[in-house]
Amino acid sequence: MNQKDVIANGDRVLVLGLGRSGRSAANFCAEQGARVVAVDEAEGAGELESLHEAVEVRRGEPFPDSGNFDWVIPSPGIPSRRYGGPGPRVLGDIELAARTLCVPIVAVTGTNGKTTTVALLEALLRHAGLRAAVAGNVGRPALSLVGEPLDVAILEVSSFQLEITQCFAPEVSVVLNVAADHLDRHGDLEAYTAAKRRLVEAQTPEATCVLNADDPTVAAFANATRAKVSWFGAASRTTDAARAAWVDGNAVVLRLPGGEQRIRLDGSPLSHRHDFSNAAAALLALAALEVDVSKAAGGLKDFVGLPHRCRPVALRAGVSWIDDSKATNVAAAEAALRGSDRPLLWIAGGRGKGLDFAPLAAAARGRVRRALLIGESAREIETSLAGTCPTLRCENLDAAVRAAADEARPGDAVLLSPACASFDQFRSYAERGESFQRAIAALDEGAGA
Ligand code: UMA
Repeated sequence: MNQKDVIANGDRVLVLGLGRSGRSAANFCAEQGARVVAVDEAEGAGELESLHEAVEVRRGEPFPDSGNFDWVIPSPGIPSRRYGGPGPRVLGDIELAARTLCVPIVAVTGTNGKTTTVALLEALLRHAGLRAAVAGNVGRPALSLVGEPLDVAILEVSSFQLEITQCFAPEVSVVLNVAADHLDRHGDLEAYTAAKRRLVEAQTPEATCVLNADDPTVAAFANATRAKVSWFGAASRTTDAARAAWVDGNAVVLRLPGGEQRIRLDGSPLSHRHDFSNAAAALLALAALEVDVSKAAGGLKDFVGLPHRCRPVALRAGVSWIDDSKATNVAAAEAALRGSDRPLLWIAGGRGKGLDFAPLAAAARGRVRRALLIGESAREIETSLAGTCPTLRCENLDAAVRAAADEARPGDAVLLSPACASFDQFRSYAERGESFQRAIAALDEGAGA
């Protein structure tokens, strides 16, 4: 299906939501000559000055009957039950962009590591001399790539976006991992996994699908795709897969039809094991695009890591302070705990996402000297950690930082890795991470006063 089969001049289009995704979809459809009605239930939603003048805006109103429109374009944050579920006339902005862009698409999904992986792909592709840009769940809407001079489009795609795709078939897909997340939206792990699986289901036999051999849920996606599978992860080493990549010490070993090559990661800012694994997946995606991997890998040393993802942000009196505010689910916090080689004062808690906190106990055992718990889920996490490590419930993040500073000894690390969303106390994980860093700076001011 190409663009001509999608939005046509005169089509009646209903855009739901006037956030970043909705505004870009409304503008795109209006530019195609469609008659666009864009509705947002919030009174003051959206920055309307950026909207095409032909878009009819309705704010603070309930969603109208979608039966009166040729197409419905919901924003990712709107659950599908709000507009009658996925269907042939329901299109997401990701699919609309994919049907319009005329360059190969690499689409990355997974519960954790998506943003690091797409950023890595962009840096490496650019280092290899290709014009590449990232959009999608990262914050920049996918449709904003249309018209940009590009050789490769890189899309980060979430389960919310995948849930409604019909025939989204990227040239290269990457599935990093699947662990419980967003169950409040999807209902259960099965439905969340099914949404993620949609990334590979419509791919053609010419396409490539890069899958995590160490994650049984992801590995099973191989049975759901017609694409050629490249495997990453320790388990891929012992298979006869023609295209595989695994981490060996501080390097990724890449097995391609031409032979094996070793790509060193120690000159790059990637420091955690899960980032090494993301790099293995990214390198396989580059190989699938027939990019010169050795040349692209030169870009690893210039790669700037992303904020709030296991980032060391301060070193005070021999204590390392690590901001992993982006760990908004249990699996992400578990990976951060397991990846640490120092005794930890661990700050966790926030708004739970309906996830089971029990796996945190095994990851904390022997690593966490004390857990400092904040936010709505503090009590529930405390119950899950019973008998594993001492805990302290703190009034807020500032109090947790002060308590950690009091207890930390040289050689320890203080890790903010909440395992929860931030919305009970902050507007975003980024604001939470910044507050953490301000609270650390305030310790020094307090000491100097
Ligand atoms: N709205 C309604 N009714 C509803 C729900 C929302 O009218 O029932 C309206 C809101 O009032 C608001 C608009 O819809 O004005 C917001 O839509 P949205 O939540 O989809 O937000 P966008 O700004 O369009 O951002 C979306 C993605 N948001 C979500 O998936 C929740 C962004 O991912 C994405 O970057 C952006 O499109 C561009 O593609 C964010 C996200 O939180 C980062 N993603 C989740 C995650 O990473 O965990 C999946």
